[in-house]
Amino acid sequence: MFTNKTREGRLITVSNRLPIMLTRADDGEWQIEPGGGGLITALAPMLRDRGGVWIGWPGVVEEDQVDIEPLLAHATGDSGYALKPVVLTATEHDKFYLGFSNEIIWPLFHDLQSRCNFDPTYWATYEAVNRKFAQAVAQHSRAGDYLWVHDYHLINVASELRALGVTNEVGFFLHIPFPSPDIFLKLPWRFQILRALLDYDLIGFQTLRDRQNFAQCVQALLKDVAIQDKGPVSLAQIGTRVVRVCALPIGIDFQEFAQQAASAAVADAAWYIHEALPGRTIIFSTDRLDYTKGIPEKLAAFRYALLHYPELHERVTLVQAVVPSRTDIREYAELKAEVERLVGEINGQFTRAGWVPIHYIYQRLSRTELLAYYRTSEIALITPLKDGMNLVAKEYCACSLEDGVLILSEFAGAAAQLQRDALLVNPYDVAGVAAAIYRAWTMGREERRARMRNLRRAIRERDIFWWVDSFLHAGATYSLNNGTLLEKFVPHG
Ligand code: GDG
Repeated sequence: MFTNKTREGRLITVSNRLPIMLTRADDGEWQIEPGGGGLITALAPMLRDRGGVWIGWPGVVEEDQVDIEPLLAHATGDSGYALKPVVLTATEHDKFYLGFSNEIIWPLFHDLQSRCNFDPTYWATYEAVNRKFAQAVAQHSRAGDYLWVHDYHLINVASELRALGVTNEVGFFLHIPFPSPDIFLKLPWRFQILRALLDYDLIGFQTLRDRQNFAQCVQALLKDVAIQDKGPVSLAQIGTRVVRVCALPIGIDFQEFAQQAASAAVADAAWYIHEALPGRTIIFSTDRLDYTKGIPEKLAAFRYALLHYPELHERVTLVQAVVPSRTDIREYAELKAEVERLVGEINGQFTRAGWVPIHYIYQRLSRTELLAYYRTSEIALITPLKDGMNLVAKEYCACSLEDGVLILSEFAGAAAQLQRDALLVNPYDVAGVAAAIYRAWTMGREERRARMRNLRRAIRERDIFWWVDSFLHAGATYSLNNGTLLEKFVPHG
């Protein structure tokens, strides 16, 4: 008999990284700052009300010899929940995080199998580190707690918990896409990964397509699992167990973004940005330095636009911010060099007195600066080759107080929700993206306003709080009675 207990008990959140930033001060002392980000914002009230624990890697390895527990206790203070670290060795970090997670799962699940390094030594460390996480969960949870595991680093945690005898209900959310069978089948550990996912009670994906891809992979590979499509959820039945599988697009804290964007500090920063670029239309983009984000392809499209639509000369400026990420990996260093070469080439080709077509920023913008760019940029150009969701697209709309135009890759998860009112593009189609830039630049005020109103409504209605609530209540009740499925789905949202 399967029952839903998600409304009771504490919430135990498990993610690869704890929601903190650990920095070393000039005097060599370690300091902790609370991390930002949508997930902690949404979960903090829930963790406070129900009580709870967040378990994850704190960002230092065993060899750093940091006494992390007192720092974490200090950071959470009287927040009502605790942060518990899973400390990894440098080798574990290399093979589990840089290796299996980021050289195998990340590229494969983003359809870039040619970038995968299927090093057979990674898997054992992935298993071992997932076991370590599960041991920490077992240690810090008790009967009745709801366990919520996040993302592709931790797929094996439920299996490891079951092996430890933990019977709590466990949910999993995959923040990145789930690939179609023709891609997934290339994974040497395809059976283990699918079985591990099916050890959860609830699996959440960003989009319907991800959920369908998962279902097709299960159907292709696991003959003892029956999948039924039940509208908002699929049900995977394995013997007497039922696993709920749903698609819930992650949202943002819309109100917070909209309010902050309207603040005086952001208004001032926005004024300053435009003042420095008089008479220009700003096309804005910020991406983590990652090959999935399609930065070189975007620059190629911008170059094509400048070549084919000369009216844009001296009238538009592309502001491309790149947030440093995974800089210790060779491929990422190469990507940075490629982006900088392209920016240099394009600026070299088109710059005129008083006009530099691309403003390239290789740093993490402060939140005020980021919101100022969102608020004041007439166009956002967000063209990942593949993305689980892409929160930048949603944040831009929440902050766009001046009827901006969103150009969005059809391969971002966000496209499923925003397709009607964004200008959807295929990021590989350089001419198509250039045409979208031109169309956005020439779009009339009424159309911009109507589109942005709809975009903002869609994002506001399904914000981060809706997402957390929906996940925690997903599936309400499904039970098996003598092998017959008794269903009762309580819709949410
Ligand atoms: C993964 C999935 C999925 C960006 N530039 C700056 C800055 N940012 C912040 C944004 C946004 C976040 O970084 C990026 O989030 P994304 O969703 O766009 O991308 P990933 O980091 O790849 O996230 C993704 C997400 O998980 C959630 O499920 O949407 O598909 O890949 O929040 O605000 N923040 C600051 N300065 C910047 O310059 N301060």
